[in-house]
Amino acid sequence: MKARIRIRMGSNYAHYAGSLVDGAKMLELFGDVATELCIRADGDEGLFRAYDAVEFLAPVRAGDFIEAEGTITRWGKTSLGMEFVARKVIVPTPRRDDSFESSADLLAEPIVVCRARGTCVVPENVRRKDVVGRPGPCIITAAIVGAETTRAQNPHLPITADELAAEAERCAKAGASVIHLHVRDEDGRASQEGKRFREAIKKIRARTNVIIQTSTGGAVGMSVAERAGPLECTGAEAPDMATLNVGTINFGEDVFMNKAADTAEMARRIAAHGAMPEIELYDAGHLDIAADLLKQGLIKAPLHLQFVLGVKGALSASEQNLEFLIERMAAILPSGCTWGVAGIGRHQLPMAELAAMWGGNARVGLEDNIYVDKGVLAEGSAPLVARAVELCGRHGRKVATIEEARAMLGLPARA
Ligand code: KMH
Ligand code: ZN
Repeated sequence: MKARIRIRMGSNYAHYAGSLVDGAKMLELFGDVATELCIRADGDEGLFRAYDAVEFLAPVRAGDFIEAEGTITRWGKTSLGMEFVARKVIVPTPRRDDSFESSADLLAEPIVVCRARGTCVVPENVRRKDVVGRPGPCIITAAIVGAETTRAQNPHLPITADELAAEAERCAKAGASVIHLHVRDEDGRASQEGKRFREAIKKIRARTNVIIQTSTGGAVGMSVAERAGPLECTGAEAPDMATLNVGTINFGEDVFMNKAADTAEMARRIAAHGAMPEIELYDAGHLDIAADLLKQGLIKAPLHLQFVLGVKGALSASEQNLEFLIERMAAILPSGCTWGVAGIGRHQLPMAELAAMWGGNARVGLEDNIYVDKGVLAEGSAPLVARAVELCGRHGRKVATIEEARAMLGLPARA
């Protein structure tokens, strides 16, 4: 959660020689930003308890425009950990010639003038129960195999139904509530065959009641009919969820095709099956496609979205891009939609950390990333789930149990 204000430093704020504004003014701005964050989170102005760190990094002068931004980075029971940054975005640039004394410039690259960390408190007795600013538990999805990762890249990749089931159980024990499932044939190649999914789901369900989300993305080059294979699984082997890929992207040297008619057809097949769709988005325009699918009645609100960021050829995995997507989601989709993020490669854990801080859900696992640390292969997806759990803890975010995730996603409980 973020809040931001932008304000001009009037000449009345200049306190020191050279029209310098004193640093306390930055803290006053952070105080207002913190107040907005408390109001957003708990419906109360709250109290600023302490600054842990304050750094003044560049001078602020009368006439500068300062943008102050704050983010909630830790969700305590009554305390809220926050980080602040103030940037100079416009500076006066008077010329010697009197006729230009009012000239000013927008800075192409804003200058950071102050950073701080602090803690605010909203006492229990004034917290408003009708304000839903605090995020619920984080749903961690483990994408345990995918279609592209190979054993040559990571020898811990599960391939057979037994291996997939054992890995699903390990991930669930580590804190995952959803398994994003692909299957492979006996040569380890991507497959969308219904019978292979049935076997894997049966074996997973014998070990854990984790939510099973089957892929309908499959591998590049597969037809809609082929990709819909897992939707042949019904009864005790029916998947709880199925992915719905809504837009075409470059995918490394390939193209991952999702033509409008094919997406509509897959949406119909998922609805007929009864699985809950998770909308997979790889680029900003995919949000508009999701809005259009809603309008056509092909999918129903509230949507559960997965931003897959960092695929080569689609939107990169950056803080700025994720922030934009969340804001755009709130602007064009009905309220109540939930989001998760899957960062590709080295972006996986940083994106999971942003999800933990910003109230989203996180996807990790060997489908998207094979390393647990730089140059260190992950021994399966469970260690990556464990890292995501750690990141949630660091930011005071509870991890959803399987039962909580089922309730949050509107899925029926399973014994
Ligand atoms: N294998 C990718 C081309 C999904 O599972 O829905 C597509 C994919 C998406 O993995
Ligand atoms: Zn997938």
